[in-house]
This record gives sequence, C-alpha cells and structure tokens, in this order.
Amino acid sequence: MTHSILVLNGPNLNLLGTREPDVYGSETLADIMGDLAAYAEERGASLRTQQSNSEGDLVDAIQEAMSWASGIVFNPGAYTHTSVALRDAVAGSALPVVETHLSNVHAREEFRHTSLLSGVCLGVVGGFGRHSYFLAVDGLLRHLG
Ligand code: CA2
Repeated sequence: MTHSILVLNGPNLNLLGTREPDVYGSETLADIMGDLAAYAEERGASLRTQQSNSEGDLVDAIQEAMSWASGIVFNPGAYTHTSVALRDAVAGSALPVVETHLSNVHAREEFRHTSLLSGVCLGVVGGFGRHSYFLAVDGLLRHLG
C-alpha cells in the first residue's frame, strides 16, 4: 500500500537557511523538503509539505489531513511549547503524528523542555538537524508497515 504523509512545519521555519545558521543550519526548508520527498518516494510513500506561521492554519491542515493522510511528520516550532489547540487537533485526528525538531530542545532554554504535543504523538525525534525529518519519516513508515 502507498502511504501518503503530510509534513507540516510551523512558525518561522520558512526562515530556515536565512537566519541563525549556527542553530538551525544553512539549508532552506525547500531544500530539505525536496530531498525528503525524494527519500519518501524511494520508499514507496508520497509526501505533501505545508508550512504556516499561523496556529489556526496548522489546526486546519491537521483536520484536512484526516481525509487523505496516513500520518503526519510535524515540526510545530515554538507552538510545541504553548499550543493546547494543536495538541487537541493532533489528539482529535487519531492520525499517527511524529513530533519533529531540528534542535535538541532539551539541551536549550528551559521553556523549550516542555512539549504540549509529545503526549498525544506516536513519537518524538529531535536534535539531528535536517536528519530529524528523515528519521521521522522512517519511524512513521515502519509504524504504518
Ligand atoms: O528545533 C526545532 O525544530 C524547533 O521546533 C524550532 C523552533 C523552536 O521554537 C522550537 O523550540 C524548536 C524555532 C523555529 C525557528 O526557525 C528559525 C529558522 C531560522 C531563523 C530563525 C528561526
């Protein structure tokens, strides 16, 4: 069976490759998502990618994914640490969601140590830069079988 995966990126991730390269690397989000789509295709899966800076748009994307996606790779950005609305959307979707971070949030400021989403996600990947997304796709595909 072909799996369809939504890769959803939250606020400020559109700035990747343009600011703070020491923290987030020098590649753009488009670079990473392009390589990730090819990686998924080699494994028989198809990807759709979406980025938004708006919490409500991210909720809408999760709700829409319920009608077509087998699972979601989700980097909620800073909303990870604040958003009950995104937690409720993930829980309500009943889709397997992999929370994904470029950085190791536990090695950073204390306010990043809490995730409101982890408890309703299938799993969490972080700290591997761009590779976090590939590991998340791997984990999701292994889960889906
Ligand atoms: O490590 C991650 O992937 C984060 O989700 C990134 C978020 C941060 O708030 C989370 O705690 C961890 C921030 C994304 C901001 O991305 C930028 C990229 C380039 C320049 C400025 C911001």
